[in-house]
Amino acid sequence: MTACEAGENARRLFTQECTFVTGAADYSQVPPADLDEIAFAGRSNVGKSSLINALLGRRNLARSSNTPGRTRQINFFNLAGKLMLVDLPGYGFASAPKTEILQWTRLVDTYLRFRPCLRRVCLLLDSRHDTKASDVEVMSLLDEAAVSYMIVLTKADKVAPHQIEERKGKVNAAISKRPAAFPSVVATSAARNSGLAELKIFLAGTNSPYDEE
Ligand SMILES: Nc1nc2c(ncn2[C@@H]2O[C@H](COP(=O)(O)OP(=O)(O)O)[C@@H](O)[C@H]2O)c(=O)[nH]1
Ligand SMILES: [Mg+2]
Repeated sequence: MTACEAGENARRLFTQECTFVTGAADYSQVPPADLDEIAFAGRSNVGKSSLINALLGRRNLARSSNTPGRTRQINFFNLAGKLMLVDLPGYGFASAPKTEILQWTRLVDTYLRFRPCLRRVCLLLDSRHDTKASDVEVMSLLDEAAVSYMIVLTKADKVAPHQIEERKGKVNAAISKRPAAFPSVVATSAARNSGLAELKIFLAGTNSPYDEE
């Protein structure tokens, strides 16, 4: 397949019908592992739900910002019976009670560590902020669990292009020795729909050195 065909296949995949399947507040509620899954992880407010909507060209399939409830569970979206997109609860949500934070953190950890059909993770980092300790913890968990992940910078529209390049350089240096990290970083903006084509190719699995399926 040529690079052009791979891009076209990936683009087409994301134009297909996508439906909300279920929300799991507990690991016992996750649906059967029938489809390959791609999960979106990152701190609260980093732009996970917005990015999922942007990839699908939808406005509010994954509820963005503060819809109570929905953001505290793992939300599953079936893309044309081919792929499950998974919106994870955000970690590092400071204004919630400690016991609740612990509960979501455990849920996310368990999911990332043990979900058999999890193929790829997009780990979202805000273009404007430095990588936080909680982000590094997730990277270490994914390296240990050998789950392929890509670092995705979000809200690229909020910073100047040279700052994006600087941030990419720093992140690239930080992930160079991480075994499960995809060796390139993509900058995206859900507001401007930028960086999405490259991300779709990774998610469609056609461009990954780890792709042995
Ligand atoms: N300017 C800008 N704002 C964004 C972008 N993506 C998300 N946001 C905003 O950031 C906030 C959090 O986004 P959301 O998708 O709910 O984050 P989540 O908690 O990670 O799911 C919302 O107010 C979004 O409108 C982006 O690419 N550019
Ligand atoms: Mg969200």
